[in-house]
Amino acid sequence: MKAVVLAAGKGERLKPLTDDRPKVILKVANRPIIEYVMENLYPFVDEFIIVVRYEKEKIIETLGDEFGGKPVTYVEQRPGEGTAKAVESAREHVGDEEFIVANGDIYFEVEAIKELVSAFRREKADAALVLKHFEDLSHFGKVEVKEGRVVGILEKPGKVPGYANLGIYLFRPDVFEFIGETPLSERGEYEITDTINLMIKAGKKVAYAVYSDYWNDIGRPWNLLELNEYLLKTKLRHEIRGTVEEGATIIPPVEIGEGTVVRSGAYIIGPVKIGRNSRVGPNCFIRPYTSIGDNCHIGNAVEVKNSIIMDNSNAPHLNYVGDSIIGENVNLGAGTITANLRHDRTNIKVEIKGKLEDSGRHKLGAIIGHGVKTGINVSIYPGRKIGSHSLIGPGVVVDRNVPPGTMVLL
Ligand code: TTP
Repeated sequence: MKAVVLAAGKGERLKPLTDDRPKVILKVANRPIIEYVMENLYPFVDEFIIVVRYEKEKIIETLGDEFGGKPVTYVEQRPGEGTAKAVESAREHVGDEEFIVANGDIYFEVEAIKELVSAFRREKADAALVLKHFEDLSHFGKVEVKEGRVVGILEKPGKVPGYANLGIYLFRPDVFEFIGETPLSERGEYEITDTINLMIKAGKKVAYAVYSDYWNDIGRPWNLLELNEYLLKTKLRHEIRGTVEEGATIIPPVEIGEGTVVRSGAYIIGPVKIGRNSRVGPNCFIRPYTSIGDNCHIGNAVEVKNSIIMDNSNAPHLNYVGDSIIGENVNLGAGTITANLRHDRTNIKVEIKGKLEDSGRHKLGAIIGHGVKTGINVSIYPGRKIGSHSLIGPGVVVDRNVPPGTMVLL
């Protein structure tokens, strides 16, 4: 059986982290998101077909042509938007067998696929999907089920409890006939959920599996912090492959990659993951749920907490990075500080596609795009985004979002 992984989306809601790259290659706990999807599909499939479009070369460069010894093929999404178009693009590659489809930007455990395959086979179904029960479906489509079958998918049901569609499916090749008939949705996309509704109307048997373990749909920046916390809490093993100088304190579990040096006076409370060839300390404080990538520098008098710092980035002197996401190749000037809490203790709101959204978090720091440089003594308000490749001059207070490629001076 083959797996089709959908990775052609633009990831608009995840800007500035997707300013110059697709979201599926963003690293959480130092690994590209799409690799977690592929790892959990791995036991059930013999080939991966990745549907790409936006910044496709970066996905190809990241994954290469095999994953754990199984071939990886890339297909470009055909013109048109939406998940149905994305699935259709794999038509010539899936052959005449059933195949699994998964969004490339979600996190699930392997049980989801195990249950999906067994529901499909047990019910001798034409298609199957994975569902999860939520008390509030305002962000999801509601999947109606009856007597062991899916009987319809309703978009925008409002604040009601019920089953949500997790973005993991099993189809037979006859799905392509229904994709061809799928109309454009209200939001101007060809949606695979509309295709499934057409299949149900035509009398096809759509089975489902109910999944109750951890799942994350990585749409907005704070979803990356949630996933990072989950992965470090549940998967991290204490393993020191680098060098730890005498006088550094390490409270497990902490993973430190090859070539990384932790210098005297560093105080690290796990769970923390640090990649390869990074320099940490002397005299810094790294608190739980922090991931630091490869070739990073966390220097003297720096505190990092509950944050993601991607590869080749530096917080070298007198920085505080709390509940923040720092892209690749970022340099924070001495004294650059992220604020992560409002005085009125209300939830931090973040502008997503031009609208303010409640992150649901009391604590959320900065979201800093790739290649950003800040000068000395820059202060960044909670939930503010700095576009990739921007330069923030010394002493600037970043109280609003900064578009990509902008120079901001006092
Ligand atoms: P979405 O998260 O709905 O879309 P997106 O990734 O473009 O993000 P945003 O809405 O923030 O712009 O996509 C769900 C999955 O489907 C995701 O894995 C990307 C994939 N996808 C495609 O492959 N092609 C498409 O045309 C669309 C819309 C999504």
